[in-house]
Amino acid sequence: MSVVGFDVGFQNCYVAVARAGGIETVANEYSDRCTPAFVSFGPRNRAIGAAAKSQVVTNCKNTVQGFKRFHGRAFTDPYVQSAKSSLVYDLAQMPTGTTGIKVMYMEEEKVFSIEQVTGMLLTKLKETAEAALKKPVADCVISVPSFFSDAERRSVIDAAQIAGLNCLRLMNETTAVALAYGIYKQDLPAAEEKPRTVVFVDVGHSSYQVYACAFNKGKLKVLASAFDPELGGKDFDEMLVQYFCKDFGERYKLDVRSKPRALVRLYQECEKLKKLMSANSSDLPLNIECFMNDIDVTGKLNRGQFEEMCAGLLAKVEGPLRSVMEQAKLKKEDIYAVEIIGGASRIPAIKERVGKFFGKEMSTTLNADEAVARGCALQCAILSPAFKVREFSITDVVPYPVSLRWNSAAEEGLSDCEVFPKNHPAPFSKVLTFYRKEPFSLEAYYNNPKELPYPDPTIGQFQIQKVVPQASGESAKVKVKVRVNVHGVFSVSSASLVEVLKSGEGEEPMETDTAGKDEETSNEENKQEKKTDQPPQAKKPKVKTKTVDLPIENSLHWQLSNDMLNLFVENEGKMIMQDKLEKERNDAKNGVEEYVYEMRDKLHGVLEKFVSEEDRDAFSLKLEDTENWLYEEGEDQQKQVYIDKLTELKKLGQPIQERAMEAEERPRAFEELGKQI
Ligand code: ATP
Ligand code: K
Ligand code: MG
Repeated sequence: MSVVGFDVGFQNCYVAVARAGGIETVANEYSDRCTPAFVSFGPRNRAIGAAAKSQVVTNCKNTVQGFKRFHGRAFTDPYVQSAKSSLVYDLAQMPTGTTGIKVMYMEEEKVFSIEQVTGMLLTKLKETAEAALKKPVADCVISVPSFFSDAERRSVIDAAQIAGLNCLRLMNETTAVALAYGIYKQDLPAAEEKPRTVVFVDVGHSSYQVYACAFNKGKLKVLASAFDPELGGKDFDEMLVQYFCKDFGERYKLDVRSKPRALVRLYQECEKLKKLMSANSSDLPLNIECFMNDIDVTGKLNRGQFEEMCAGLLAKVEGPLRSVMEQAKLKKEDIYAVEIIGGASRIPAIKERVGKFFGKEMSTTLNADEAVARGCALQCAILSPAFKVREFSITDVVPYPVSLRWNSAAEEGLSDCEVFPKNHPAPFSKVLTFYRKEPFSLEAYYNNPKELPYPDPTIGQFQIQKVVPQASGESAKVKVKVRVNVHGVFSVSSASLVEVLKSGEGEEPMETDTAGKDEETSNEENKQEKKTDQPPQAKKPKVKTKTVDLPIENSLHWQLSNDMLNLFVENEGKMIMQDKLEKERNDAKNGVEEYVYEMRDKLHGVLEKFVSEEDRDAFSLKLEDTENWLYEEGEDQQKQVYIDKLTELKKLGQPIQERAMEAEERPRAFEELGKQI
């Protein structure tokens, strides 16, 4: 099994692996530990990561970025619709109603689902991990924002499956950071002591997350979470882009937004400028050559002006900090440290505001870019039986309160009950009891739509099937287990019918609708089962019972069908193969080109003495012909054509090289001989 953690960021992805030396963030084929979350589509192949990002200007319509937040969302979702206008590539509606992207791939218009696109990105990250570990990778832990809803989480799990990954846990980004912080700390308070409270702040490209966590030796417990899913580095870029669009409009009479390519370049330059301003408060230039209509543009800005135009964004920093403190009932004195991570946390004004709120300096003991991936790899190591890691238990929280709704047996209409309140520990299972004579259905939903950064509060429907009355005709007792699993996903995980075989002294369970009472609770973390039996009657009847498992039919919000998922898995395999073939074809072509250049140089250099003038001229001519051919007819050929071409050239080159080699070997052989004598 492999131990790998993936931080799939809105902009930047990181891969961490466990090796003998410990947890390590690994570099991709460009020796970069950061892989951009970009996928680019071409006439013959895909480019993913850095290779895709480099096409963002030249192939802007088919280079996809900023798609992380489209998971589990309808195409008509206001978030998707408002993002659409700022994207250079096209979105499309999937037949199921979810969000897809529309691009030209293999010279055809194609629509890929968001699961497929993230699947492609994960394929790349998986390859990076495989190259580092020198073995196949499947088992892994993947991060998601703590504010992701069930539909978003299930969509990411599907993406992992498309990439051939077995996601052992979807881990909340901030929880991963907390684990990366806590596991190496030797001086945490003992179990019975007052825990150490640390606040984690992550300001990424798209979002802002705040967690309050309590640490004791060997464990971490999340106390509360708060977030602003609409505050991140990209919003600061947006302010700059707006400013310069207006500025260039006035000074150069350019309509930047009318030219996607120019707009993409402006975004790139504005992001660079933003980063420069973090380190420098003086006036900084922004220059773009041949920006539009052959015009070079220049502009300038300083940090003071930048902060002024971002005042509205900066004002949003405090809310989640305050919220987390209130939810966890913490006072500022209770906070041991505030750890800040995420690329945009480098913006001085953000750090300043967080610092001012807590009245203390930020700690930056964690790597601001890699902590999420490292935390995920640590969690994967903990889950792996093959790896020895310090015991560390993690209790996360439920981000939004979850309720169940059902038709009551007494036909009094709908009943409902909150099964997991906000900040309830997770993962967690509960058992609910119903008294029914026939199959019934439960509907799970988020009961506080106002705080949900997602338009639809539906989680899913769960049909409890094959429910029959007891032999006596009374309602049967049905136990239903509901849980929030390790991925933070809610489900009705099992149901069973308790058949009464023989009841004692006429005391039969009453037909009541007592659902919602927790009969048993079990925290999956420590697998403790706490029994707090509360039968509907005061006196315990002596009854013999038999439990029969009941089938459950799920209908989950925006869940991909199995058929669809299998098709996507198959298609990803085909696209990987196509990319591989295209790479081999390109390598073969490059092989011809390199040989032409190498031989041309050498024929007039080191090899000159070993070839007759006549042969040399003939070979030179052949090389020149081949070079021309490469630019014309040979530009786009099958791999075998290039291989044959190279073989043909080598027939002429090889004998010359052999003669040269022999000549070189001869004196050396004499030398050897000389030594022996
Ligand atoms: P998310 O967490 O929202 O999914 P992400 O993980 O991809 O996104 P990060 O890599 O944490 O995001 O941060 C990227 C953001 O940080 C970008 O907006 C980038 O411009 C910004 N950033 C990076 N370095 C600096 C800097 N020195 N000054 C200002 N901003 C910076
Ligand atoms: K990241
Ligand atoms: Mg991030």
